[in-house]
Amino acid sequence: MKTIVNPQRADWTSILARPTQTVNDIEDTVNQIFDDVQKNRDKAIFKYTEMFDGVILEDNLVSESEIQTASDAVSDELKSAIKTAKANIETFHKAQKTERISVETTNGVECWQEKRAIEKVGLYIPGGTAPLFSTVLMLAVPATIAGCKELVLCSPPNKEGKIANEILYTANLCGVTKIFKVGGIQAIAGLTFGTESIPQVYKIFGPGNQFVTVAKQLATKYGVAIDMPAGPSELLVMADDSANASYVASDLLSQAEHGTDSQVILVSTSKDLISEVEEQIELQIEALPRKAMAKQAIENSKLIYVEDDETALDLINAYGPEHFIVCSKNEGLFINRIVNAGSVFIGNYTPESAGDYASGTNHTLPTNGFSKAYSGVNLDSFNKSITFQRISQEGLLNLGYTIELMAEAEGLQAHKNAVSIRLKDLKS
Ligand code: HSO
Ligand code: ZN
Repeated sequence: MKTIVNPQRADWTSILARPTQTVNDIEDTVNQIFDDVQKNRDKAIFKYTEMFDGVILEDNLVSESEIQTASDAVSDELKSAIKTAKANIETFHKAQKTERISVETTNGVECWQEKRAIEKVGLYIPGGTAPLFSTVLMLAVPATIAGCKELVLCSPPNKEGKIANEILYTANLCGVTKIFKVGGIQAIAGLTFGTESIPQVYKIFGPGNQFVTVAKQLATKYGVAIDMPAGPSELLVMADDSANASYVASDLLSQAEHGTDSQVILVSTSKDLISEVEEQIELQIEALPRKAMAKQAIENSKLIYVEDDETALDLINAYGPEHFIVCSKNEGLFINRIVNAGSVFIGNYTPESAGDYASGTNHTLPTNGFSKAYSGVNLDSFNKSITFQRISQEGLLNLGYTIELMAEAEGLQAHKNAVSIRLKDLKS
């Protein structure tokens, strides 16, 4: 771990830089697989599943009986925990529903806005070392509340041709309409173009490795929307001497265990706290089953001492963390003036794990500094806003001249005529 004391503002960018990802060499592979899937559809999908996941599948749609068997294998205790989390996520996301907005902007000119759900969405759930079934909740719950009609989930099969039981159970519980055993670039290509088995969707959600991230970006070139550009998970903790060092260490480790490329940063106005956290990390990390992974992430992590809270706040806003934990006597300052963060966790008893699983907020959040411009997944991620207007005769008499003048000034005579032709009738 690297401790940095009072870094100069000019050095913040380099100190806070995320590890650069080598996208160029991935792009060629992604382009190639997209072309192949577009042309050869399921044949290409099965070929890449064999190549990358090492399994030959006869069918990639998960059957009812597979879902049943998987659900039977999940313990009642875990099922009930998943249901508790689901209920909280539902409550929080249902509360995000907004009413139709309607205004008469000028007498006789009525404008309104209504939300409509995106009809078909793709939900990508990575496989790998930990099956993150909690992500199924974070995507399928808001999609269902928004009213999406088709929820297509893709997740890579393991060598036995299976998706984790917990993922299948949760997907079924949350109303996912179809589950496919397909992962990586080929899954995103399948959702982008549609194949004999996989339906084409309008928007793709969910985390993934670099290949999936680049594939999602390519999907947008074919007119498919994506939730956000994803990157490795991040956590920044701001803690002063009112924080509990062992809690802070546990939070940093909780993100570090996601992967070797996870980013964890501690910003503090207390040198004592920094050294206590360092000690605690060394102690706690030894007991972790994923310690090899966590160790590498921790090695790249930074402990930053700053003189005062104002400097800390500026530095945090400059970084724009995905997750921001604040344990400070001065928490109000951070809560009120944080501008760039995906999700904020406040106080000694609010671990990030709460939001990762069960408090109700969404854990699909902008990484890599995208919190400066993107929101995390929320109910509106599954909605579109449509505007409507109706103008009465009186309304056109009131507004017509304004439109005519502007059209004329833009040199668009046909635009002007569309108003003039009506005004002529109304005035005669
Ligand atoms: N912290 C992860 C989400 C997650 N954690 C899932 C545990 N399971 C990315 O925000
Ligand atoms: Zn996590």
